[in-house]
Amino acid sequence: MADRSPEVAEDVDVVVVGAGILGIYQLYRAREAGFTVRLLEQGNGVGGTWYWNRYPGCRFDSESYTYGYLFSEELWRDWEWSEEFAGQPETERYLNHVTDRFDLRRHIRFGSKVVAAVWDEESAGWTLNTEDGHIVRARHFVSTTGVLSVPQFPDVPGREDFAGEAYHTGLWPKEPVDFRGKRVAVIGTGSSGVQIAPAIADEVATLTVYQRTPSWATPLNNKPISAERQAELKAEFASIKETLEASNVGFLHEAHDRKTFEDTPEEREAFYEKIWRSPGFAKMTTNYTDMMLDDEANAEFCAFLEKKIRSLVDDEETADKLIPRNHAYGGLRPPFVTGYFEMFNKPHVELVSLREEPITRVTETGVETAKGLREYDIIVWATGFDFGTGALRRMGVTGTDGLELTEKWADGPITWIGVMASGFPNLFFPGGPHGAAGNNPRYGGTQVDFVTELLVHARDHGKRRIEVPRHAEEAWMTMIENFRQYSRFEEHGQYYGGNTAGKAKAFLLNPGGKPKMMEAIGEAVSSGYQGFLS
Ligand code: N01
Repeated sequence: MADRSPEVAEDVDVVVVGAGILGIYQLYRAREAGFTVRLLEQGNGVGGTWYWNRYPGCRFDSESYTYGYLFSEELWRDWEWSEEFAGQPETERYLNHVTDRFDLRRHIRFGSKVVAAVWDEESAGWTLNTEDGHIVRARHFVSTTGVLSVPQFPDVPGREDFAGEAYHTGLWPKEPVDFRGKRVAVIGTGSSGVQIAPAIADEVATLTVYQRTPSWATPLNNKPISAERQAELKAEFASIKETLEASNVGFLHEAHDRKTFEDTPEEREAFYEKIWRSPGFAKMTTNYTDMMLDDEANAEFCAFLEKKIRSLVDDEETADKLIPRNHAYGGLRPPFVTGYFEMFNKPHVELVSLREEPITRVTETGVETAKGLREYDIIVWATGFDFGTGALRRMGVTGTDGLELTEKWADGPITWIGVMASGFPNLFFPGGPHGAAGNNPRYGGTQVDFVTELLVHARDHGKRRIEVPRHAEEAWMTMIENFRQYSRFEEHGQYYGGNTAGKAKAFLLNPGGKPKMMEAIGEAVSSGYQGFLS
């Protein structure tokens, strides 16, 4: 861009914000397409989620090879995942490997938290300011800041008074935390809480797990990838890629072909046993076809899970507390666990139900509930994130006529395919709110491809301004409204912004899934991006 003012440190075609799995891919795609690119990353390393969430036990619950990149067969063949569900250190290593292998690091500026991003109509470009005073001008601004990047602490009195060590799972320090012989509290039992608790249970002196809502956790069933399977994965790259790209959810699992009550009770029992032993999300994707749609079918599956939980937990009262009562399977995002239920049989592990005894305050020495004070050396806050819009709402994004993104999204995000918003030309946010309904990189990767092709098209046609037409955005929002009733997600859950104080409750995923996203993209592309370019 021509009119470079003196304080602008850099002038590029595309600025990408966030070096997570999608940001790295967007950087790669834009650079390969011939654009000059700068990537601004708040942290001091690449990885996004896999950079910040380095707590013990953190790992994939999508199969490793279905989560990684599919754009390079050489990369696929050269990188061997050690486990079906790789742990955080391996994933972080993978993302560093990709960054270096494709020589992307030199385009990344680390320690660069974006605090303002302002659109300028005259020059048709964005100016981004970082907290440390760096200014970047760019024709296009791609935010790949993810949906789970702003960690959240509950508003508990005295939280800052605690004199021991306190950590949030989403802001975990790089230096290992020494849990040996410590009295530890884990607060929160979402996917993070139920991963970290069993991972540290054997090291600590005492462990208290504070649970507000029990979730339908089931075994992850992780295992190493054998040499034979490695060879198979390498040989089957093309078909795996095709299957993943065609899949609505982004997994390789093969769907079942029967409904719950087509089977006898004995057949159902045997089937659920098989499901219980299946890997990760296969509990959902290969279950009876009506499990997520029909209340009775769902209840039948939940009854089986309840029986399983009771069989794993010795103490009846603890087992009672661990069984969800306020949502069906899939009402909240189900976590996948290793040794979680069994952990409560250890004499030094206690489960506290916050429904029975809410936290009244945190003191210098511990956590006080209605029933008294428990003292700790370490408190782990596994209390989640400002889901969906957290990072975008905090970046000071201002579009046409001074319109702030926070203003446009005051009642919840308004988007087109979870990637663009009218009033914000040349802004794209792959992997953003309304974007996904399955294995995130599989959705976000398609969005990055779409954005890149759109940028190339605009460049080839001499257009410098891209904005989604209002009617397309309205159609997408109507789809969200019409389809969200078919999802089972509870309004008190994170996918409605349920845990974020002061946030409007609005659905934050794409309830129409990949077919609706591809349909919308298809319409835009086949019309030659009619109404998008000027
Ligand atoms: O966060 P969460 P997370 N007082 O929001 C509780 C992904 N992920 O970090 O359910 C007391 O799910 C809250 O209670 P409740 C995955 O997509 C993936 O665990 O609101 N408790 C809940 O128990 C996941 O969905 C993996 O009643 C409070 C917990 O804190 C997403 O990240 C691993 C509270 C927060 O659970 C977020 O998971 C980890 C309060 N005021 C995460 N506020 C994989 O396996 C909140 N809680 C790949």
